[in-house]
Amino acid sequence: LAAVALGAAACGSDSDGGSNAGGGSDGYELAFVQGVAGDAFYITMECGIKEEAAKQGATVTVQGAQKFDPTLQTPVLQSVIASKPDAILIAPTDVAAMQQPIAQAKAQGIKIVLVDTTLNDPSVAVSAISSDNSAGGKAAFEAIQKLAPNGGKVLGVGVQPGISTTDARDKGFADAAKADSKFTYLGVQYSQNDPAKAASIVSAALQKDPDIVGIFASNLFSAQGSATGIRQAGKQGQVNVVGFDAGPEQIKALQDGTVQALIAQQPGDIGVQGVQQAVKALKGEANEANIQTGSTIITKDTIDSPEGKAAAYKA
Ligand code: T6T
Repeated sequence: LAAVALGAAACGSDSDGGSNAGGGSDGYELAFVQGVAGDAFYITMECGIKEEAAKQGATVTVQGAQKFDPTLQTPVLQSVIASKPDAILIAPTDVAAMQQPIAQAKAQGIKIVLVDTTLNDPSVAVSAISSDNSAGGKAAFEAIQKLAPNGGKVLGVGVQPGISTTDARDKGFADAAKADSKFTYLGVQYSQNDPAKAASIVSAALQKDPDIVGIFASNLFSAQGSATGIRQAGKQGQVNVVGFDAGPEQIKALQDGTVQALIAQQPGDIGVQGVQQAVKALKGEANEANIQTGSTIITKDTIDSPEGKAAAYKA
């Protein structure tokens, strides 16, 4: 998957101004470390971060590794630490492996805000902001229940173990599926955030179990790849696919009937609130340790509604 590490996000008219602008010499310097570069979710979050930073007179730099991988995110973080920002907003790519590198940033006096994903011990941060990922996984199963009321086999396509968000979504889905005796939960298979791998997981699963009624893909790239797998198997509209996130490719798959529902997060809001918490900490004001942001389920029926349009991510 091609990804551009430092490409400017196309945020729309009033949200572009925050990048290295408007801060003045005494504005706070913020750094955003994405989970991965080139992901519409983090690009949309970047838009929220820049919009709020501009309001607050702060500057922002944005960095992301080419893969969703703690061994690649660690050196990115280390170079950000060396540039001595006042605060770092980061989406850690692993609950355990990123603990120590982030603790090192804190030890330098840099304020940490966790955006999207979290750590085993989030106390290193002044605030952690994310969607209700467990409820999102449950909502995905409920969508499949409605689409396939007679039940049947359901499969999870995940990312990789150790990511707080997708682990919680996979578990929310699995617990709900196991609690309904009409359904057989086939387990979760991991795509390593690679759409091609997700596509081959789905192709192989449909060969083994052609009667699968539902697939839950727990993030953008696994959903994108799952849709490809469904197309390759010629099963559009026969298997109900619910994906997390609402990137441009996913919206297309919803429009053409390959995917039946998307759970859109609010990455822009996570970004806005992340900046607010960082600035509060820097001003010595009280922080909110945990903030939960909302989500919207989009289906073919709501895709063109104002709500559906607003929920789509910015590419
Ligand atoms: O689903 C989002 C994010 O919430 C997750 O932590 C990682 O994957 C995404 O960035 C989508 O690709």
